[in-house]
Amino acid sequence: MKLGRLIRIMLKNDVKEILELIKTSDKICIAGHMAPDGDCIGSVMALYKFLKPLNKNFTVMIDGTIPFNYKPFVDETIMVKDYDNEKFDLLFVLDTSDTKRLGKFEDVLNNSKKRIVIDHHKTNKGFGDINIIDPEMSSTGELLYDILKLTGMEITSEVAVLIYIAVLTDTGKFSYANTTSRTHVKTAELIDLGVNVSEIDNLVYNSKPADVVKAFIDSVSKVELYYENKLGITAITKDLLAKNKVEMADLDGVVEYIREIKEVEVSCLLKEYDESTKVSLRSKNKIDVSAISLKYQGGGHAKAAGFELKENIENTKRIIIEEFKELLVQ
Ligand SMILES: [Mn+2]
Repeated sequence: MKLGRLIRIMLKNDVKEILELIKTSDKICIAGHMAPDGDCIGSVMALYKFLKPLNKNFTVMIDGTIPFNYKPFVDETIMVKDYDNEKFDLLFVLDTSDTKRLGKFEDVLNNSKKRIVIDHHKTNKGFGDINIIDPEMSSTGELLYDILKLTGMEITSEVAVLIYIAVLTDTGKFSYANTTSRTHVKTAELIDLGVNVSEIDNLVYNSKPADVVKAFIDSVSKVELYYENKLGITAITKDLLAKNKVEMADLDGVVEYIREIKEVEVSCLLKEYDESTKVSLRSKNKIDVSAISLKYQGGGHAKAAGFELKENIENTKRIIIEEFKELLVQ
């Protein structure tokens, strides 16, 4: 039997089991990762809207600010602000590579009778009762779409839009190496289900407040280049945010922009927090940045990964420069 077919049968069985679990559950929680991105928000909201007609008791948990551009797609009334040890019959955890990434909602894992993990991070070890993890998928949204199709239930245009956002953002507008012909086929189906491509592009990408663009330029303009421009590093400091009156969550795409420099092989963004620095890494070709991330208890993909250090910006920068020395100096 071909591997692809075997995976399909396994997925079919998982979906059957999931549908049974949904049937016998009343309180259902859908959770995503801290500092949510388009894939996380799109997937979580898509699953919520998809299951909503089943009239269960739904709760959504995402630790962190919803970036302004995703707000039109999020129903904040079903999102809880803090975890009060509420118990659930069933928990879905989407796009979340490890339990720590649930942030302040981590305890919900122990307070749920059954856990279903749906993800595409290769670093995900599977912490659920059912784990559907496929690193071949461009995005959790793409994987979720396969799952939703297998249920045989209706996928509305509203759900299609949310999945489209997940795929669109995690593939960098269908430009990263994770984009496959299957991704495009599924995207075509989503468009047929009612996605207005240019309308979504305007909402997701062309809707930034002027202050956000100014802060973005501020951060990009401070880029430092090392190792014959193969490593590009910049930062978003608390000062920069205060000066431009914006939030960290609103500044998306800085690290990808640094990667646009021709010689850059690895781009790095340092985000300054009160007691730590968060590191976002992007790679252009062969360097697997998830390996470095794992070394510091982070996670991610070969070309997009991140971790957090209890160090200030300057120390973190020094560590990064040292880490990539061997990989970038011939
Ligand atoms: Mn993702």
